Amino acid sequence: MFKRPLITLCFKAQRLFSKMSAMNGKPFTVFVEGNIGSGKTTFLEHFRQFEDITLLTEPVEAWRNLQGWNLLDLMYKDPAKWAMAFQSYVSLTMLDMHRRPTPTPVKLMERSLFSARYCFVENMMRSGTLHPAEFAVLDEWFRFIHHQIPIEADLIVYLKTTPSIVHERIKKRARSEEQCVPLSYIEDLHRLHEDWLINRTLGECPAPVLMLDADLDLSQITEEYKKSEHQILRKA
Ligand code: DCM
Ligand code: MG
Repeated sequence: MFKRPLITLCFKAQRLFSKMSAMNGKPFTVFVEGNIGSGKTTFLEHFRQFEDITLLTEPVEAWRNLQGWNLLDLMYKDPAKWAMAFQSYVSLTMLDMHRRPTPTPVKLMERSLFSARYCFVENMMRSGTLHPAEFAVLDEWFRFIHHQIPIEADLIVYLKTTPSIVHERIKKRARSEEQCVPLSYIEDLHRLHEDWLINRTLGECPAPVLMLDADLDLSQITEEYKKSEHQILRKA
């Protein structure tokens, strides 16, 4: 009576074991990067249909509730005062995601310590939101973590968007903290993503980049997402 499920389970375990050992126990790690509102979470959701993938969404809920404090809200309401505290907590929570044990051969992560440093912290430094001394502390933390702890990626999926399009999406999704975000902030972040991932004039790009057109609306975006399945699931 229990024979078939047990056999199925054994086959699954065997397949998983052979996939894991083929990569020396390390999962194939993908960072999903892109501007605010570029559809990173939706992209991760697309991969929920496949087995043997660990999906790690950005820990936004932790940023909204740190021992009762909404750091994301404090940061947007008074960036000069809160950007430093916010970005240092982002670093801690992202480091936790990078280090989380992954029991599957593929790991998909929404953003990374790299985009926190090269896009968000960089932008806050350039705009003067972060004092140069605050920036120096965050930069030293990033360098220390990067050199002491291996943070590896095999692929970066870059969801490329047009700033005006994502700005409209942000207004529509109405995450209360983000309603004050001006188009110019999105444009600055866009340029930094481009310089980091495409022009390669900023920081270090830790893996090959697969760029997808994330301007497309929901009815067409699934087809675009499918273009990455081959590389992520590494089908023969
Ligand atoms: N965010 C930030 N700094 C980071 C990472 C994220 O300020 N290092 C902000 C941008 C968004 C929110 O957190 O307001 C995450 O949303 P999304 O996933 O849509 O980009
Ligand atoms: Mg998201």
